[in-house]
Amino acid sequence: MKRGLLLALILVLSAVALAAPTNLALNKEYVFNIGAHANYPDSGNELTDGKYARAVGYGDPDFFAVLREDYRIVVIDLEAVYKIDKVLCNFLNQYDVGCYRPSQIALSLSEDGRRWRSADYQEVYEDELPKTGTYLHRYELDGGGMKARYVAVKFNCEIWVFIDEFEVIGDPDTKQESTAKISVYDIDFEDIDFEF
Ligand SMILES: [Ca+2]
Repeated sequence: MKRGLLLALILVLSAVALAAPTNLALNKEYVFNIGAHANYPDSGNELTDGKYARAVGYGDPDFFAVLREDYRIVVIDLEAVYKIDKVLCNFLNQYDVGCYRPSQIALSLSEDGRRWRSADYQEVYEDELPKTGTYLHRYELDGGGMKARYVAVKFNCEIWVFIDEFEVIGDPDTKQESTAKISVYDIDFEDIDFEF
């Protein structure tokens, strides 16, 4: 192959690689309205550390858990604005120990941490899922290509909810610097628009 042609091919392949959907949330900071339970703690950035539970069962240390109190909200700070394609949320179902994926989950997005837009809402009915066994359930929430720096997910908690990782999928080439001054720790959860 001629050198020029090879170089052109490498450039094309590099462009394809750069445009590939990426987990924009990897190693980013986040805040929950109510933190993990002391028995199954979030030992530090577990939601976005890129580590997934290997064993399907609540004993895997890559799971952390929240318990009851109706619902949780988590806000992830992407540190810059991107077009958001989807948000993936992994939950464990282990029926024999009272561990269920949420039946309601909602996504809301914001560029500045103050004005929010509801992006998606999903509800799973009990009869749509197996009643027995242990398995992972992944919600795939649609970001609709909306621009956001702050990504908020709300989900209900029947009893235990075990989580190993959330991912925010988008094209890193859509990155824009953020002018927002608000820290993720200063987000007012009451300001966020959700479908439930
Ligand atoms: Ca993790």
